[in-house]
Amino acid sequence: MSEIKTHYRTCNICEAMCGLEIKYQGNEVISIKPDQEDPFSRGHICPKAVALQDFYHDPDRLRTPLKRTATGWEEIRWDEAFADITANIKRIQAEHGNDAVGIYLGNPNAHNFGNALFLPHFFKAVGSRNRFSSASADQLPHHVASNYMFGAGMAIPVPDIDRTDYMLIIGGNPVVSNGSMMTAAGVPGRIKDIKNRGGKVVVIDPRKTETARIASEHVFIRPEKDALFLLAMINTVISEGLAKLGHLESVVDGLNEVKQACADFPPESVAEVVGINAEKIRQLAREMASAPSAVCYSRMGASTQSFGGLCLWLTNVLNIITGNFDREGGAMFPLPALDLLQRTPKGKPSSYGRFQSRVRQLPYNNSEFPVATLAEEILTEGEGQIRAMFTIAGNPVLSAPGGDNLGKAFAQLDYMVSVDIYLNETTQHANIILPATHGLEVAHYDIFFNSFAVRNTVKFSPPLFEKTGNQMHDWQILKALASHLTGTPEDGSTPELLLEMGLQTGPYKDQGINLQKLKDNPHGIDLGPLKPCLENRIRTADGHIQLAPQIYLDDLARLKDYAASDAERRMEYPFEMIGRRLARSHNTWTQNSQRLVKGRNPCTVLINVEDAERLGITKGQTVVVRSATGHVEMEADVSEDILQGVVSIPQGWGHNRKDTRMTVAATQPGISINTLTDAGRVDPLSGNAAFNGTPVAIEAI
Ligand SMILES: Nc1nc2c(c(=O)[nH]1)N[C@H]1C(S)=C(S)[C@@H](COP(=O)(O)OP(=O)(O)OC[C@H]3O[C@@H](n4cnc5c(=O)[nH]c(N)nc54)[C@H](O)[C@@H]3O)O[C@H]1N2
Ligand SMILES: Nc1nc2c(c(=O)[nH]1)N[C@H]1C(S)=C(S)[C@@H](COP(=O)(O)OP(=O)(O)OC[C@H]3O[C@@H](n4cnc5c(=O)[nH]c(N)nc54)[C@H](O)[C@@H]3O)O[C@H]1N2
Ligand code: SF4
Ligand SMILES: [Mo]
Repeated sequence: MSEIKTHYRTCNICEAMCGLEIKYQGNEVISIKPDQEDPFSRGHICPKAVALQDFYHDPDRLRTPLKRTATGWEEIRWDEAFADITANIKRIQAEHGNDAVGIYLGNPNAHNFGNALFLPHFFKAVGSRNRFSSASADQLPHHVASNYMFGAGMAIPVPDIDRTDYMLIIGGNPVVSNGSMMTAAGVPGRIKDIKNRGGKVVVIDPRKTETARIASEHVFIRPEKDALFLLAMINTVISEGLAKLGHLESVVDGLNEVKQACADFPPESVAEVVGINAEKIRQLAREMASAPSAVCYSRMGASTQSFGGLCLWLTNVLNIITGNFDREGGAMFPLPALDLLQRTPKGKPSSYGRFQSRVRQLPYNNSEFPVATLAEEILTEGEGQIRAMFTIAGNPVLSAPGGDNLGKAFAQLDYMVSVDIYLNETTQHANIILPATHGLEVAHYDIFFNSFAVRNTVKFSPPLFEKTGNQMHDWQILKALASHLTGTPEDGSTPELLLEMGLQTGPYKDQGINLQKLKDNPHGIDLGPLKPCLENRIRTADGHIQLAPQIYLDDLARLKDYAASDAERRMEYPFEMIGRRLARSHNTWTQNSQRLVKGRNPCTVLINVEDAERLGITKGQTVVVRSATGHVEMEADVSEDILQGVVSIPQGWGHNRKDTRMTVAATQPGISINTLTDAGRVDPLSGNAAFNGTPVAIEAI
């Protein structure tokens, strides 16, 4: 028997960047525990990290390239796979143009630095404008707001959670999600610390969430009414003379336009629709404006809705006009060791809004089109139709709005390639599946999440294991695809070489931060708390913050119409559906770990006690949930923790479909929430999917 060794690395499942201490023997994981010496995560992990070993040892994980044939999946060699792909993609592009090939990127691309660094080569080789990703089912409104207000989509302000005195959380449940667009491992501890130092945490959510439970106060809000709530907050701050720009006085343009825009939204005018009384809104606004430091943090509840664009703009406005922007305890910009913003010149025209999608004229943002339009771009015949797809580390059949329809669209493509670790609901439609290595088999560095982190730290994790199957690393696959498609030989670049270049030209080069130093410090290196650094982050031509970009002002009329038509909207579908994240699953792909899925069915529809009583629904009963696009049968759970008129269903489930190869997941009863969501519902400013507030009806059977 070989000896038991210890390996330190950062968990790559979610955004929290937790440090792990992994004991292993040969190729076997013995234990996965928190790394107490990681300066960022300070001894925090969640149950999903322990399951990393399950995915690593999972017999269902793909180990060799697969080709779909008339008689089933055939194992093929890599050179055969690349030859097949090259011939078919070239054939389709020769006949129908480059844009006939679409690309969809899923969430794990952001958790794998090799993908982040080598995707641009692959994009260039495919040469198609038709790119899509899970970002438009998630955080696109954050990037759009940053683009229009600060001049760069990646200039994302994050809450200085460790020093704030007042935190207003709108539509985020970081106690379960572990923080998002706010990398902050161990959120429960950080929230308790706010309270312990005499501060206050308020959660605005249609459900009394796990975060609401440990907060100082929870306020119920009706789904998709947050933009109205935020306008009323801003109206109060301004009309009560509480607005202060502080050190930003000379760099903020547009305060007068904001004053005019919010004049139509006093708390009394929105209270009924929002579901929060006017005096409460005024009180929250006064509290936030008068706290020594404060921050408003909006997340999925605010971004994946019909007014996601307005919500994320107004969140920034609220932080700025209460004097809490780029300031300790407020909303601040991280300064990561590999800095994605560094090379973006001020005033550079961005890709935002440059094109519109073919079928529905949705905006192109962040160099891609919204995933909500992908199915119709495949299904709608005519010039510009998508006829082939690459999916890379994504499962949009379960994750995209109206996912079932996307499955139908994939099934009728001329050709499809998937780069993945499983044969699942999406990859089953591919002609060729290319198997990538597992997270423990690749080096790790958080390019994106250090850019959203609540403290500046830096860490590199070498691979733990050599790969055991006939897989390639994602970055190697991307490089090989690019080389085959363009007919040019591969260069010698590797993720580590590019990382080293980034570090050696980054903001901490003078402190000697380079790859060797990171390798010598396996727990990571602390670079200190966030510092005011606006000048260094703003990318507008004149270095000013645009408080009132025209696209947002123009969208206010739609919001007013929406508020006015509230009652009639609820006739056919009396309930508004929202999602739910579970502590023991991550999106659609971790449900093959027995350790994570054991126990009772977590995929239930949560309904308010009084609604349930009225409809004769009891806990544990099977009910039908129906929307304009589909229906599902599922188990009901009855609770006081959800607002009347709202139901909540977990996202990421629905694995019991035939022809997939995730044997544990396939035994789970969960349904896909995206059978019910409607790809037609989007935030028109960003094109982001509007999951929240999907109108549904519910009945007992
Ligand atoms: N209704 C509703 N829908 C939602 C959401 C919601 O809240 N409600 N949430 C949305 C959000 S925030 C997101 S981010 C999206 C996620 O949407 P997706 O990214 O489409 O879904 P994932 O489940 O993350 O899919 C990850 C895929 O990558 C594969 N994979 C895992 N690790 C690796 C790897 O290292 N390499 C490769 N090549 N493949 C790998 C998995 O097998 C899986 O197929 O879902 C969105 N959809
Ligand atoms: N355990 C676990 N952790 C995860 C994930 C996971 O699947 N499982 N996924 C990861 C990913 S990809 C992401 S993007 C993050 C997301 O991180 P979060 O945004 O923190 O996660 P959600 O649970 O989606 O939180 C959304 C909250 O908004 C509320 N909500 C819904 N509609 C509305 C509304 O209209 N208004 C308001 N005010 N609130 C509303 C919901 O009740 C919910 O509490 O989580 C990440 N972390
Ligand atoms: S919170 Fe996220 S990063 Fe931390 S251990 Fe869990 S899955 Fe990994
Ligand atoms: Mo996400």
